[in-house]
Order: sequence, then C-alpha cells, then structure tokens
Amino acid sequence: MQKKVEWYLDFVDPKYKPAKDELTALFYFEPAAGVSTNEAMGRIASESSTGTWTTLFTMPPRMKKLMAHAYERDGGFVKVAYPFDLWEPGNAPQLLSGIAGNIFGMKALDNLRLIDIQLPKEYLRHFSGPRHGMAGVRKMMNVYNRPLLGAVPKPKIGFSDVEHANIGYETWMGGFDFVKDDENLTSTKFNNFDKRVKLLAKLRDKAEHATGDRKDAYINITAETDEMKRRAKLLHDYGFRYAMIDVVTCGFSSVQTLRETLGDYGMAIHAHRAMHAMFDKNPKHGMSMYMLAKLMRMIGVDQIHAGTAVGKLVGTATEVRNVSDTLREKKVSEQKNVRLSQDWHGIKQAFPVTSGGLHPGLVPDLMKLFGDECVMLVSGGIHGHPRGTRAGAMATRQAIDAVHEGETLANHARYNTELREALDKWGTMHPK
Ligand code: CAP
Ligand code: MG
Repeated sequence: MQKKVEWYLDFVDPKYKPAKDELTALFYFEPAAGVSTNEAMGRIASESSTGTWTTLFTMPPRMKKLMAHAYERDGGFVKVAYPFDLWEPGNAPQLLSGIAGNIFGMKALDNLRLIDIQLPKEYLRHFSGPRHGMAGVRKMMNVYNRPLLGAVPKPKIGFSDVEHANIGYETWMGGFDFVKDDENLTSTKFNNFDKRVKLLAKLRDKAEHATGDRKDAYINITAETDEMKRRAKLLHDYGFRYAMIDVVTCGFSSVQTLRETLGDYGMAIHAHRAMHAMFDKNPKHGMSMYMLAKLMRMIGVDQIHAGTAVGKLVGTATEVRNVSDTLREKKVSEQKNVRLSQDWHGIKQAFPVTSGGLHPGLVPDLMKLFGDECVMLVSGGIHGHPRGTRAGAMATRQAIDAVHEGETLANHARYNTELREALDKWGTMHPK
C-alpha cells in the first residue's frame, strides 16, 4: 500500500528558520468557520507554493524542497517562507501568481491580506530598479532642496490637445516642473496622444527658454504594450525625459517591458496607481499599497503615488509614511505586523508622489509628512485659484517657501498676493 501524504499541515512549522535566500511574506488571515488556524496557515503556504487541494500518493523528493513554510504566527498574522528555487528570476508576474494568486479565492479563508514580502539580494538582483531614482531625477531636472512640482490640467479629461497644452504652459510658467496627464487620458478623439506630445514639446521649450528652468511632463503612455513602446519612442524623439504609466491597469509585465524600453532612452517613469484601491482599501483583505510600491520600486519606476493623508483620497498618515519608507530608504526596518525589514541592496530610491485634492493651504501638512523628497501634484488646487493656473502654481511655490523659511502661511501671505488669494478661497480645508 502506498503511503498517504498529509498535505496542508506539512506546510506549517513553527520551528522553521528561513534560509538567507528565501523570500518571506507577511500575511493577515481570518479562517472560515470550521477551519483551524493551523489548517488555514497551511493552506496559505500550500496554495501559494506547491500545494493542491487533496492528499496525494506520489511526490518526487524535489517537491519537499519547494514547499513554502508558515513559520511564525502572531494572532491573525503569519509569516511564510518561500524557497528561492520556486521563483523565476526577473519575473514579477510569476511572483504575484504565487503569493497574490489563488490563495485569495480560497473558501477556507474569510479574509487574507498580503502585507509585505522580504526580497533577498539574490532575488532583487534580477530586477532593474529605477533608471534614475531620486538623485538621478534631481540631477536630470536640476531641482534641489524642494519637492518636485506637477499638475494635471483639470477637469481631468475633455480638453482638446491645444487647450491641454496651453494649460500646461501656464502651469510651467507659474513655476511648476511638470505637466501631468490624468490617468484616464491616453489618446482620444478630442485629445490625440501624438498631437498632444508635439504641442507640449513646443510649449515646454518656450517655457524653458522663458524661465531658464528645466520643464518636463508626465505624459500617459498607458495602452497595449506595443503601442506603449511606440509612444515611449515618440516622447523620446520629442525630448521628454519622462513617461507616465498607469501601472496597475497596465500590469506588471508591461511595466517590466517599458522599464527596459524607457531605460534605453534614458527616461524616467512616473507611476500612477489608479485601481489600487480595488485591492488595498479593505484592511483585512487584498494586497497592501506598501506591497505595490515595493514591487514597483523593484521593477523600476522612479516615482509612484503614495497618498496624502490630508487630501481627497484614501490612505492614513501611517500608511503614507510606510509607503514612503519602502520607496526612499536604502534599508527598511521591521515593524511588527506592519512591515518586514528590507535591504534594497543598491536598488535606487524612488520618490513618493503626493496627490489628490491638494491646494497651497495643505502644503505645511504635506511637508511635515514627506519633507522635500517627494513629488507634489497640485492640480485642482492651482487651476481653481481665483486668478487661474499660473497664479495657483505661484501660490504653491510661495507656500513651500514659507515652510522653508519657518514662517506661517498667513504671515507669508501678507506679502505674497497669490498665496493670500489661495488661502482666502480654500484656507486649510481637507477635501472629501
Ligand atoms: C489628482 C488626480 C490623481 C489622484 C490619484 C485626480 O487631482 O489627478 O489622479 O491624485 O490618486 O484625478 O484625483 P487633484 P492617488 O489634485 O485635482 O485632486 O494620488 O491617491 O493615487
Ligand atoms: Mg488623476
């Protein structure tokens, strides 16, 4: 008689010590009624590595070596170690197919959240990381000691290419570094990608000439992957130093591809996270924003939206701080049940982007949260200025100066008209 293989519980071993090259993930989990804690943990480790739903009667010895181990539990939190050989080097989608795959659909779990994964040096080595990173972007833009500033023409979609470019010009002339596309603007009947690029390039040159500063744009190349490559080339041909990608809707594979295409052109990536809240908003289930930011730094975006804590969209100050840490730190320390330690082993640092419902009155809060090392997008909050986009951008720059000079906004506004007008309109309101 063949010996029965007891499957699920084999994946649980509280005494297990992960090897140095193993990937270790942190999950939060809630077993379904009638499922024991041990069985639930075993299923997480099993279905995300070598498991199947039933007992089996044959198993090559190799399988043993590829099994994941749920090894450390603290209440509803568990750590799972994954052998290095389970993973294909340089394949980000495969990693997610394992650790963020079938396990999320298991009936045995009421809730499951992937919080973090610690990536060993040997695994990270196969990914590019940001082409420029924080230091490289600053050098490329010649902007130091303040947040990089950008704005999306608002309302978010509907302007013609000409109208869009003209608002962009005003944004640059008000002292902003970047004009940004909105996440749902790609190439439409009324605002064609190629035409927008050409018009923006012309006005960018004009604004650079007029101000003596470097100006650029986050133009959204989001599309089918081959088309994205074509758009990347067009941006390069027109002298843009950046491209923007909606990284979640495009998918990890195309971001990896475009990281190489854009990298060959020497271009940086602005990552918009549209769709993230579908999987990260419920704190008990899904995947954390922290994970997304981490994976995107590994693949190689130079910056990604991280939240505001004070603006119109989800994300607490603690979450925003953690996301910023995983993007900006060279080594991240562990915080129990919140994040794991991570040595980035030389992968470049990426900027957190703060955006969504921002205006000059919120600048001191944002600077407290992020400091200077961030990209700040103030869109509605400049175009809604009583005297328009240029004045709104100036007001934002004045608010940053006030913080740098240790002055209150109210005081600084006494001799900065644009800031005063912005404060008269919005004060320090937190939009909903
Ligand atoms: C901001 C924005 C961004 C959000 C995305 C918008 O505009 O362009 O897409 O910031 O959210 O459409 O809301 P406003 P997040 O400045 O006019 O609000 O940064 O949280 O990913
Ligand atoms: Mg937007």
